[in-house]
Amino acid sequence: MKKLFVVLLVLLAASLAFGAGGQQQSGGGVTRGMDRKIVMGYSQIGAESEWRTACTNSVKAAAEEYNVELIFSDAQQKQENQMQAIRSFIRQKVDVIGFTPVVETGWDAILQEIKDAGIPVICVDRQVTLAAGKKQEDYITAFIGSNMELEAQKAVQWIVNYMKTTGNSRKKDDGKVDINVAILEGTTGSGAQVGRTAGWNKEIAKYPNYKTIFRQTGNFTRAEGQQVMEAWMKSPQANDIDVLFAQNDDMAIGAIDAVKAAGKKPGVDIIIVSIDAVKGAFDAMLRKELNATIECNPLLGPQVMDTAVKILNKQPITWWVESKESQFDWTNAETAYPSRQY
Ligand code: GZL
Repeated sequence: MKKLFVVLLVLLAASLAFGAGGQQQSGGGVTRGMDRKIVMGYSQIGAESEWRTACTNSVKAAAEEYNVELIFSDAQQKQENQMQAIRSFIRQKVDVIGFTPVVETGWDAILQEIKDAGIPVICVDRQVTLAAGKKQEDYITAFIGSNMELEAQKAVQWIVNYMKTTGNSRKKDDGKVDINVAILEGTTGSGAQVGRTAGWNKEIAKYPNYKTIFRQTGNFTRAEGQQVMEAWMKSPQANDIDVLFAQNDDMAIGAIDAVKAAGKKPGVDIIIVSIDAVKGAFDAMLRKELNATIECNPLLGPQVMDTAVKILNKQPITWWVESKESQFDWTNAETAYPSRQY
């Protein structure tokens, strides 16, 4: 009897230590929805904007919440750093890889390496473009992120409506007068820049009196948005700019400082619209310096972890669940601000 009791005790201790999945538990119980603790390798772009920080915080908080062991890597905006991190995840035989591609192209080889290693990969926030004939779905297990084209189309519609009904300090849009636009683009070649540029170009083509007189990347950062706008404010066409469209709030906020330094009133002399809807944008809208921002949801962490669990449990998933997003301007910013989470 005593021997049987000792044997049972040893078996119980072993099952607790190694879990039903047979894998060494790395302490701290099991992942929500799993019979063991899973390991996720995550390659994040960097920390270029308020949006990116909010996205990182969401992924880390959700990993805690789900009890996922997260190996997190910040690539400082460099694709080669992302490649190194991902190869390290493969060597560590993680259960699942999450990554936000800094640019759309150049991922074919490493996605093949991940596929050969049999590791599912979740693309988060920005998409990839593979060589002709290759389908994303054959290499990326799931995509979690926004419809970037739609965000820019919403921005066009907001601008056209505002210029028709209110206008800036110099003109209204009567359908005939030229409306001159300056565009601050995001990181060249990134899914967000490619998508938002495509969405803008598709929608603005409906309004032939809208002329793009400046277009340059500000790399999604406040500093570069300010530098580029400063240069435009010193150019001969400075007084021709009616509207500034910035592909993220951080560049718009930097540009606003440049507009003010040039002695002009942002939000009045130059109508300014951007994308993300981060807290800094709400502050600028309450100061009546930013006219509107189109929401781009960075709080993707829970969806990432839930999708990872479903994939590892071989449950059905929808390859891309589009984020549902709103938009804010002087009519609703004050009311919405208190409940904003990023
Ligand atoms: C959009 C995301 C963009 C944000 C920027 O999904 O990739 O990158 O709009 C961020 O703020 O830097």
